Amino acid sequence: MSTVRLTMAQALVRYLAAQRIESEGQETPLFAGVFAIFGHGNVAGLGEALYHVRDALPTLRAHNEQTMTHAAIAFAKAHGRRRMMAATSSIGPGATNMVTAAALAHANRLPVLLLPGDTFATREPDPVLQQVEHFGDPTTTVNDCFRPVSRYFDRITRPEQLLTSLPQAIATLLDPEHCGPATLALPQDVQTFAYDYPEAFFAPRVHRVRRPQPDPRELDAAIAALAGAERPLIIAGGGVHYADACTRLADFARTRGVPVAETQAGKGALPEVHPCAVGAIGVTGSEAANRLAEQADVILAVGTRLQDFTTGSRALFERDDLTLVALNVGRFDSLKHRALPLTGDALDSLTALDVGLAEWRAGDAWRERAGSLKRDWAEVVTRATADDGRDLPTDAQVIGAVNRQAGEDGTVVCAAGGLPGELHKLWQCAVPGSYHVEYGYSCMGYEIAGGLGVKMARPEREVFVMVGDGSYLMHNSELATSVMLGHKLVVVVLDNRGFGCINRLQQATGGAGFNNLLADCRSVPEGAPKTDFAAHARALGCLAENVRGIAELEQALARARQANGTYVIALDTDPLPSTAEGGAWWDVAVPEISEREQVSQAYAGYSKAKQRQQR
Ligand SMILES: Cc1ncc(C[n+]2csc(CCOP(=O)(O)OP(=O)(O)O)c2C)c(N)n1
Ligand SMILES: [Mg+2]
Repeated sequence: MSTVRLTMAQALVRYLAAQRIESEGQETPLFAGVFAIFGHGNVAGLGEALYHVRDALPTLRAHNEQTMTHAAIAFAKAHGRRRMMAATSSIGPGATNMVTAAALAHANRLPVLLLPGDTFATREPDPVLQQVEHFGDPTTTVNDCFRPVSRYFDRITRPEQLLTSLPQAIATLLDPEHCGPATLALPQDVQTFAYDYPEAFFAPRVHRVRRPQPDPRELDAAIAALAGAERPLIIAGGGVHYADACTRLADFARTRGVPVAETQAGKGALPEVHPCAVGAIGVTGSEAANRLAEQADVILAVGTRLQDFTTGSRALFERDDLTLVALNVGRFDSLKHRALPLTGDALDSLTALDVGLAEWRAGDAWRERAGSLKRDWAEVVTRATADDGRDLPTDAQVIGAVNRQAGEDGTVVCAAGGLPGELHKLWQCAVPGSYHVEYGYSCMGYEIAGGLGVKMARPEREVFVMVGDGSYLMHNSELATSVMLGHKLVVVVLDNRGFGCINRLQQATGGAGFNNLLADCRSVPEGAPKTDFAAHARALGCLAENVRGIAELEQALARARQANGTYVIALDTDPLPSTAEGGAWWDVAVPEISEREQVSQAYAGYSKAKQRQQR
C-alpha cells in the first residue's frame, strides 16, 4: 500500500478537496471553501495546510465565527444541501462563537463542517491561553459544548483517526435524514503531527444524496387515507425543496386539485400564481391556509418538522377526525403528532402516491372553497402591502416595496424579529429559491451573514436582506466581508427603535412596555442616540443611504439594483402595527399570578386558548 506522509491538518484538507458531488448530471466539488478565523489554535496547523490547497479549496476570511458559519449554512441551504462549506476557528472564544451557529444548523437540518481548534492532546503546556480548566475532568474542553448541537462529533486525538472519522462526518452531512452539523474538534498539537496516510484515502470521491424509498405498506396506508379524502390539504415544508420535489408537488396538486399551504422553510415550493397555492400556514399563516387546515379531513404534511408555528401550537388542525399523513425522509419527523407515517424521499414518494391514487381528486366544493379563500387572501395582501404615504411605514408596506423590486430574480433573506411573520404571510414568491427565512432557530444576526451565503451560492440572483435595527446591531460585520469578497447584497434596515415584535408579545401577554423598545429602556435622560445606519454601513465600505417613507424607499431600491456593490438602505418604521388578518394562536406561557390586572386578563385568555390544544 503506497502511503503519503502528511500532518493531520494536511490530510484533512486534502481529503475535503477530493470530495465531489453529482447532482442533476453535474459534478462539482462538495466543499466550496472554508471560512476561517485563525488564532493560536489553528493558524500553524490547519492554517498552513489550507494555504497549500487554496486553489482547490479556497479559504475565506470573515469577521465573526458565528456569522461566518451562518454564511456557510445559508450557502448549503441555498444549494438544497448538495454543496456545503467548512468553518474553522481557534480554540476557546473562537470555537464557542460557533456553537450558536451549530445549533442553528442542527435545528434547520442543514449541513456545515465545523473545525474548531482544541487544546493540546498531550496537555504538555497546560493550561494554555484561552483554555477553560475543568477541575474534575481533564478530557473536557469547551468544544464539548458542540456535542448537543452536532449530528456528528469527534475529537481527533491521533492523526490516524481521520481515516475512520472523516468519512462518517461527510456521510452525516450528506444524509437526508440525519443531515446537520458535523464537528471535528482539532487539538492544536495533533493538527501538526505527521502520519503515513494511505494514498487511496485521497482518491477523488463522487457522492450522491440518497433517496430512501417508502415502505410499501406505509405507502398503501397513505394512499388509502388520501383516496378517501374529500377535503385534503398539503403542507409543504423545507424537505420539499431539499428533495428537489417542488415541480413534482406542483403537478401533483394541480392534477388533483389539492390546496397547498407552506411552512417558513417550505415557502416558495409553489409559485404564488399556482392555482392551488393558498399561502403560509400556522401562527404566521394566511387566512386561506388556516381555514382550510381547520376544515380538512386529510392533511398530507411533506418534509416538515411540524413545529409550533406550523401547527398553531397544536391547536390549529389536530382534531380527532383529521387524518394527518406525514411524508418525511426522517422517521423522527414522520412519527410526530400521531401521524400516519410515510417515511421516505419526498420526490419519489409523491410519485408513488400519484401512481397509487389513480383518478382521485379533491371534492369540487372543496376546490372552489380553496379558490375563493385564495382570492380573499390576495386582497388582504394587496391592502396590507400598499403604500398609503405615511411617514412611518409598517413592516408590511416595506415588504410590498421590496417584493415589487425583487421581481423574478430576487431572493429575500431574513431570520428574526417581526419581519419573518409578515414575510411568511405577505411575500409573493415567483420561484423556488426566492424566499430564504431562517425560522427554525430564528437567530438574530443571521440576516446579513445568511444573505452573503445565499449570494455565494446563487450569484445570478439579487439578494435582498431585510433586517430589523435589533438584528443589525447584533451582527453586521459580514457586510465588510461581502464588500471584500465582492458578493453584492441589498440590505434594507427597518429601524423601529427597538425589539418591536417582543414589545408586541409583551403587550399581548399583559406585560408593561419594558426593556424592548429603546424608549422603554434604562438610558441617559436624553434617551438612546439614534443610530445612523447608513453612516455605519458606509464606514464598512458599503454604499448606503437613509430614506423616509415608501416612495423614497422604492427609488433607493432601484438605485441599489443598479449598483454593483453591497448597498444598505435604512428607514424608520412604525414598531406597533402588524398584519391582523390571518394567523393562529401561539402558545407563549403567561404568568398565573401577577400584580398587574392586564397579566391576569391575559392569563384568563391564555387558559381558554390552552383548552383547544391537543396534548
Ligand atoms: C440571538 C437572539 N436573541 C434573542 C432573540 C429573541 N428575539 C426575537 S426577535 C427580537 C427582537 C428583534 O429586533 P429587531 O431586529 O429590531 O426586529 P423587530 O422585532 O423590531 O421587528 C428578539 C430580542 C432571538 N431571536 N435571537
Ligand atoms: Mg426593531
